[in-house]
Amino acid sequence: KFASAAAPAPQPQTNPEILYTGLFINNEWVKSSDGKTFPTINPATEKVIAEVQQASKADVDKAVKAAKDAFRFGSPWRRMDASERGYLLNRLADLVDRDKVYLASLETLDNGKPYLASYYGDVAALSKNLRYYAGWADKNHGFVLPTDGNYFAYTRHEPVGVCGQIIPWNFPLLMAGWKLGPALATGNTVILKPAEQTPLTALYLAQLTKEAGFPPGVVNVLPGFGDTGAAIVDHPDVDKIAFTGSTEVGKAIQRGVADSIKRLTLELGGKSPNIVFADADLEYAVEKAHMAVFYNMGQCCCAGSRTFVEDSIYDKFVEMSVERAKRRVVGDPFAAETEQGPQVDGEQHAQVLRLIESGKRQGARLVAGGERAGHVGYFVQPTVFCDVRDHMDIARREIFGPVQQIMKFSQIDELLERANDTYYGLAAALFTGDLDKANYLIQGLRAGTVWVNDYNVFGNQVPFGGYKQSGIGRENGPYGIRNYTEVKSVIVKITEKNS
Ligand code: TXE
Repeated sequence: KFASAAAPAPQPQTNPEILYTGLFINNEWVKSSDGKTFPTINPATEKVIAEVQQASKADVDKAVKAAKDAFRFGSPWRRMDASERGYLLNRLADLVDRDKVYLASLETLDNGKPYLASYYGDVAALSKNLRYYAGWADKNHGFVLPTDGNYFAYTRHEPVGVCGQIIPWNFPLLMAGWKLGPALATGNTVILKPAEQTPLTALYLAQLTKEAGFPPGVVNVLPGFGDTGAAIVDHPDVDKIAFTGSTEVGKAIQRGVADSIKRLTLELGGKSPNIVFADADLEYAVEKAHMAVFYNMGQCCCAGSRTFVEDSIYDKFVEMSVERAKRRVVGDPFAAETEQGPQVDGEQHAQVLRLIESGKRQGARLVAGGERAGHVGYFVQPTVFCDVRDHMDIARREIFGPVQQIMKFSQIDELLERANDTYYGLAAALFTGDLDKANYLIQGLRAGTVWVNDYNVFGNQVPFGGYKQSGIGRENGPYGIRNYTEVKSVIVKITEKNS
């Protein structure tokens, strides 16, 4: 996947220095008010990397106060030119580029993803994403409206205010960027809570926002667990919550904001269908279907975790997928040849193994892997099940691991019904050369993204988000900007209107 990148990646720092482990409030590094810390673990070795300060409710209060003050009417941030906000975001992207080897190394250490994926994937995408939003800063404008009567009417696009942003561990840096970019471009202030498994890169990014020149209180980063997240959600002075994580916590957050009617966007789980027709280029489709589910150790919300294959090519497809999975290189995430590192933590590891066991028990045919890999680190063998039935847990529940489910189909309408028979609706893909089949399914699939003849293709310009229980709202593109904007209608009486 990364072989086509222009220049070879520089060597990683296999032992990157841990510079920031505190709470970042008002552009200062502080300790937790109750003295609590938690360890962040290297999932490849199960060893503690560092102790990180754990934000308490009192710390959330402090950060929200800083963010509210930075947002007060007349503050430097509120009075800043929109173009200047764009400049600061571009400057932040420059600093990310400057430190890309360090950032990619730190991401690999804390998360376990292969270094080349961190370097060419996450960090490169973060920089581009920040620049995309930098461009929006002075282009998010309202309209003059030809209203009836002697009035001059226009809309102002104003920032929502203090935004609580809670992110997961599968793409720690990139998710921080997807959240910060649109919020800062549009003039909001932010309390960002990274996931407890992977706080380190978001903390380093916080320091870069200070270096870039964002005023104190505009960006605050609070490491902690779910209770820290819940304190942000419950805080009366937080105007908007953006959450990426499990559907279960997403539902709790939706209940949590019901009383205050905070603005809410959710990007949750998925069980995305990936459909391969007999007329597809078989070798290509096998490789794409493999990457659709195995990329990032299967820890992608849009993973193609239900592979539907047309009956006439089913046996061959299974055989080739097994061969590909067996070739997958699992090991040290800092090694250049490694395709698959460990799962992020012991809990996720155990959950993936439990679901694999359920697949065996419920009668799916295990044709590759099926066990943990090695004795140290949270590694899982690349696993393939075929003859998977729609009712099985491995076909219904998000596994979030390197486990492929292959199912057979023969008729397109029945296929469409099965593909849509899920509470989720994040993504879907199909592989075919037949335009009619493709167009039919593009319209019928209930998912926020449909890929045709490819998988896992993202663009900062293209919205991403879910139907049904996969979420509310869209990130990226102009839609992502709307989440962070309140629209104010202004109607001014004038003496006489002329056309
Ligand atoms: O998620 P959580 P977990 C899915 C995936 C995975 C499962 C569980 O299936 O196996 O979720 O992962 C914070 N109020 N995804 O347990 O708990 C938490 O501290 C406010 C899909 O890690 O949802 C972290 O910062 N915040 C997903 C963030 O929520 C709370 C990516 C996500 O953690 C909270 C990750 C609360 N009550 C997991 N409880 C995707 N959509 O990409 C926890 N948090």
